[in-house]
This record gives sequence, structure tokens and C-alpha cells, in this order.
Amino acid sequence: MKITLYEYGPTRSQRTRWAFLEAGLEYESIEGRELIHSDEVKKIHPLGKLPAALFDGKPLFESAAICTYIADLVPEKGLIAASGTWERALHDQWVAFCLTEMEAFLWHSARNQFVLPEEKRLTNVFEQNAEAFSAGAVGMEQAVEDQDYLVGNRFSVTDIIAGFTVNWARGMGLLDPFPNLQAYLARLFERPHCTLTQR
Ligand SMILES: N[C@@H](CCC(=O)N[C@@H](CS)C(=O)NCC(=O)O)C(=O)O
Repeated sequence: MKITLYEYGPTRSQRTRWAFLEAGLEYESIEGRELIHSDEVKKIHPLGKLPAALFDGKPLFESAAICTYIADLVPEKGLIAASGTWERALHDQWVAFCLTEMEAFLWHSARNQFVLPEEKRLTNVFEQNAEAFSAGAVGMEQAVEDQDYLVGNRFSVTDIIAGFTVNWARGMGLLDPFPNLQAYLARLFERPHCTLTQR
């Protein structure tokens, strides 16, 4: 299969790169900040965002969807449970929870800090977003209290997706109340293929 990944280092592309490395799949990397909103990427992602991928010419966007598909391509690597199993349901649960109850609030703060043009930025969203993130993080904190990883107590693609969010929160100083998430992140950083950065 010919795989092309449009990516840019410090972004959610970290998830897809990490998933490819764990899967042991070769891919062509097209990298650069200038790809964001480019005509080339808009052919794949309706909003021209990164990451975006082509699998044998077929477009796929959303980092979680790309990572999940990568994991499904290599069942022998044990990065994800089969469709229809309880563990797969837990993968879907944690991905949806992570993106909607945690990462969405980090992203909304980022948009109002540096993504949107200055004149469009709101100045009073940060406290509310931090509180909403923390409410979600309590749920994930409990999940990794008595297990090392989110699904079936073994590393999976779910941890790649969630780990990026948890690391983002660490960078924003939001992890202090969550010792279990700090330990979880430390475990993820120990993995040889981990692409998360200590920014
Ligand atoms: N939910 C998407 C988010 C993609 C996204 O927002 N990517 C950022 C880089 S991390 C981007 O391209 N931003 C440009 C923009 O917001 O217009 C995913 O996880 O892939």
C-alpha cells in the first residue's frame, strides 16, 4: 500500500507519525507549516488542516481516524482490538471522551491565544476552558489509577491519541492536580517510538 502523510512537527501530526512507527509501516512524509490551508491538503481535508493522509490515493483526515486505521492495518502488532469486541468499544469511548471532553477545551484556548487573528480572539475563555478540561481529566485520571494504559491494561493506539492530549495539557500547566496522568505520560515517553515533545 502506498501511504502519504501530510504533517507538520509540533502538531497533532505527532499522533500519526507515532502510530506509523509503532505499526512499522513505511510512508512518504510531506512536511511543512505551509501545507496548512494549502490547495494540496484541501483536496484531502475539507478545512485544509494537518495531519491528512492518502492510502493508495484515498484521502483520510482527523488524526484519531488515521491512527485507528493504521492500527487496523497491522492486527499482528496488537495496537487495537478487533471491531465488535469490548476493548474496541473502550477505544471508541476514550477517543471520543478525550477529543470532546478534554482536547476541545485546549484547542479553544489555543485558538484564542495564537491561532485566530488578534482582532477575533476572546480574552475571557481561558479559566472556563481550564475548568472544563480538568473536569474531563478527572475521568481519565481515575482510569489510569489502577492500570498502566487506557484499554485492557496494555499499550494501544488509544494511548497514542490520548497521550498527545495529556502532553498538550502538561505544556499548558494543567496536569499538576493529576498525578496518575503525569505517571501515565511518563510511561508513554519511555516508549522508543514516542514522538511527543517536552515543549
Ligand atoms: N481534529 C483534527 C484537528 C486538526 C487541526 O486542527 N490541526 C491543526 C494543526 S495541529 C491545523 O491544521 N490548524 C489550522 C487551522 O486551525 O486552521 C485532528 O485531530 O486531526
